[in-house]
Amino acid sequence: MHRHNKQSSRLLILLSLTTSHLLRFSTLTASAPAASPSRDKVAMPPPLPVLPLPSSSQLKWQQRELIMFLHFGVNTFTDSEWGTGRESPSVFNPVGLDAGQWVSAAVAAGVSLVILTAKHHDGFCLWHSKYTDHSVASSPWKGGRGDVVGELVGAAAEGQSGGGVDVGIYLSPWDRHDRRYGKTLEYNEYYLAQLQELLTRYGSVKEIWFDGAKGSNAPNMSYDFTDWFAMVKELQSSANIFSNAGPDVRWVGNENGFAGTTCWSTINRTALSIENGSNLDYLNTGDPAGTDWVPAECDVSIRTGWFWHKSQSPKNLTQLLEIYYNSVGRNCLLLLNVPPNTTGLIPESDVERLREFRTAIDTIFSTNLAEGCSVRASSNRGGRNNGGFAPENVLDEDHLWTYWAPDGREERDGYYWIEISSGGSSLKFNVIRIQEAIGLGQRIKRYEIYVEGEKIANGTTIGYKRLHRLKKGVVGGRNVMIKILESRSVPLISSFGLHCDPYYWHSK
Ligand code: FUL
Repeated sequence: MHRHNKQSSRLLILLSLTTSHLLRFSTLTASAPAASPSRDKVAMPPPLPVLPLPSSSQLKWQQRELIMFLHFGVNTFTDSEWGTGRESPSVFNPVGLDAGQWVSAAVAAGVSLVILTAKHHDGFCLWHSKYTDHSVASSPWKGGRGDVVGELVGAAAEGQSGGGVDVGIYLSPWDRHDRRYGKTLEYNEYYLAQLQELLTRYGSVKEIWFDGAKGSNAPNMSYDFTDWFAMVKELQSSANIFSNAGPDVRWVGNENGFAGTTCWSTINRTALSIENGSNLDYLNTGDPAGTDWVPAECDVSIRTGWFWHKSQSPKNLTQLLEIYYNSVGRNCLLLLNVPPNTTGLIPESDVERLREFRTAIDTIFSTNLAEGCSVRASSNRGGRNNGGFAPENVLDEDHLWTYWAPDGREERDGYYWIEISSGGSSLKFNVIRIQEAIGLGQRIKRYEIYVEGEKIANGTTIGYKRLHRLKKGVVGGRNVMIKILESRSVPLISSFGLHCDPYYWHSK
């Protein structure tokens, strides 16, 4: 009875609400003519997203484009790549170590995040860990009082004035020194304890790098990745976790710095495994049907090895630019390793190469020849004046949240198109840049680019940024058209650029 009363009074409230709303609505519609000026001011809402979407930390990560890896440890002093774990801490003595120099080199290269090997496979720790004495504490460096992680964090904080540098940590799961390795419970406890030290002592950590590398005769054991990842998110909620399988950033499947020409930020995590390096092609290209947003990071060293070796020298500018086009230019991040030497400094040759690299990138991309051109498109969401989705948006400074959107109806030509026209003079360029509004999902599956009606490039994915360096070299024309032939829902283009790469010219 009581229940019935409650229900009927709810019904009454609902009825009265509905009636008053209907009344209000009818007055509104009756007095508001269809094309009133006030109505023109009401903006068209953005189109619905296409899932999965990036998290806010992943979006910030993507915009960094270039990040730096620092491989440093006992291997630096023993001329090796994979230490045995039997190295004496006495070999570690970087008498001139200056983390400020590392940070300056990073800033000069336009890098905003540096990732340090806090512990590599040899198990030697670059910070004072309570849980082992196999660390800088047992080394002669600074009488055992030095802390490389602490020095980097301190220098990065000071480097803020130079543009801001964040810190990331690589803590190798495979540990060839510690006796607990191979005993699943004990080693996982040890590893997690070290992770907690690193994530609580040094302020904000923006990326944690986990790899599955392990020698073929290493003791058999499993890692509790689920616990480790949960601990990272608990202690550093804005950190992105990298591994062969994400969850936030995935490995690109090779160490050359090359992503696939098709490269989706989406993938199915259930098809991946952290410890098993198979599925390399899948990692390289991603998956248009993937249910997880896990963009790829391209790790490569400026030298042949990851650690510094006297006999090696840095790659030349042409090689670095090729890596840039094949990583950043294929919707990925470039994680470039620049190893400090036995003095504890990044060699001057490498610092100089980083400066050249930055100058080249700035020279190529600071001028957009499409700027000032007129832009037309096959259709426009909300009309040209009302929606905020006009084709001109592809030429503004925002490469994420202002974009061209077609109206979503069947296109007259059977495909979407957007065209840049100079009006008079011929545009001369050898690089085309296209960016999607990935905040609403990655969508474009197939497109072609035409200059005055002639096809000069085509592709299968765009994502955050796609660069086409034209095989033909410099081309000229008054109009450039992108035809979008296949897309997951309507395509959204946030930026478009025509650029001139003088280095390509010379290197060809
Ligand atoms: C791999 C390691 O085995 C290499 O030594 C290096 O650290 C590279 C970045 O990751 O998994």
